[in-house]
Amino acid sequence: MPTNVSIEFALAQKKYEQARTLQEKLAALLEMQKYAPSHKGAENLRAEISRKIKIIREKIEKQEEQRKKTTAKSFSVKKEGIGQIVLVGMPNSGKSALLKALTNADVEIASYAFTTKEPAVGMMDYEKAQIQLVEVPAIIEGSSAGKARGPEVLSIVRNADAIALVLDANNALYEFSVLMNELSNADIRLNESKPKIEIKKSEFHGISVVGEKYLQMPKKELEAYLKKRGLYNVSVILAEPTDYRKIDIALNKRLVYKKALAVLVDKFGSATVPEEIKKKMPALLIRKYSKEEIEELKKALFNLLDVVLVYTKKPGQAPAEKPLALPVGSTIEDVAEHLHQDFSKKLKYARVWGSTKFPGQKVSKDYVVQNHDIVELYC
Ligand SMILES: Nc1nc2c(ncn2[C@@H]2O[C@H](COP(=O)(O)OP(=O)(O)OP(=O)(O)O)[C@@H](O)[C@H]2O)c(=O)[nH]1
Ligand SMILES: [Mg+2]
Repeated sequence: MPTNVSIEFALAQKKYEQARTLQEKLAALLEMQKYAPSHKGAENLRAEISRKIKIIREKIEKQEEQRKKTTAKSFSVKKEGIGQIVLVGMPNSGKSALLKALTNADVEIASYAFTTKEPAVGMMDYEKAQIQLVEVPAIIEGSSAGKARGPEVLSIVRNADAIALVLDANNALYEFSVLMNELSNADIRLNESKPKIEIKKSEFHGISVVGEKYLQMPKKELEAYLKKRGLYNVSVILAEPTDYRKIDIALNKRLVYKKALAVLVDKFGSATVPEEIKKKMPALLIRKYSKEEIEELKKALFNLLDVVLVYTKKPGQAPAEKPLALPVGSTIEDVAEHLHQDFSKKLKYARVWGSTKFPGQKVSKDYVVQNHDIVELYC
């Protein structure tokens, strides 16, 4: 090494030597490149740094490709109906019994662990709409680290529209904490909202921050933090108070967020729902699978999907028997689009029964429909 290097260069070189990940190495090398001596005698040094940068960039690309390949190989269950809810639980918690009580699925219910070895699927009728329920093989401590076909099971969970945690009510808190921990390790978060933070690569040089007032650290520190991770040209857009924990969350592209509820299966009829669970998600206690319990359960499962059921009708005819399911917040125009694209182009107005002040009230295209509305479209 030439002796006449700057302090900055020496520091960058130290960072390079201590770097553990490829990203950290790249960041350090880029810094070394920036502070490398510019005189002729350091030509070899500069060439060496460039060569290393090239190699590391190639390695990072390969790593990225490999990651994509393994994600592509992930398992899933083909979705059907208006939404897919996955039943997740520890062995023997009562998942199959729940699936059987709510659907026509033919599954084995037995008192030994891992009775269900393959995903079991059933369709649940909810007000003539079909919701798909999928029981996955049980989760245990260590599933996220590869035990009990964990990766396969967790990749189905990752792909679900919503989650029902099925817990043995007499051991609910323990099972709840194991499941939450395993899902968290697999970057699946339940009933949490995604931070309103965006960090994206930018074509411009440097780090720009929109919404700087939300930063809970000096901008310079954030810049250093991002550069340490090899992020030199990025734009950061903030819409809520932001600390380092949230920056890490925003940088973790594998995180997925799911709505969830807990079903506590009370085999002896004396359990209650622990407060710790109630704080995190809606929780229902099942004792006998009575008609009332089943109705309540179906409604709670439907609510996880964040959709409204809308019944269309033609003038002078009865409403369609089967509802359309649309995301909460959908408009009359969305209803038309769902039926036929041509329809939405020609659409003039609609009449709505249900959420309007008067039955059959005329509404415009941007009217937001509510659950159970009956809609008549006019072109
Ligand atoms: N009393 C009572 N027993 C239940 C209930 N639900 C399940 N069980 C019993 O609990 C045991 C396990 O039930 P399963 O539904 O097979 O449990 P599972 O979660 O599907 O189990 P694995 O597929 O092995 O993970 C069986 O012996 C069931 O009879 C319930 O609501 N009440
Ligand atoms: Mg089972």
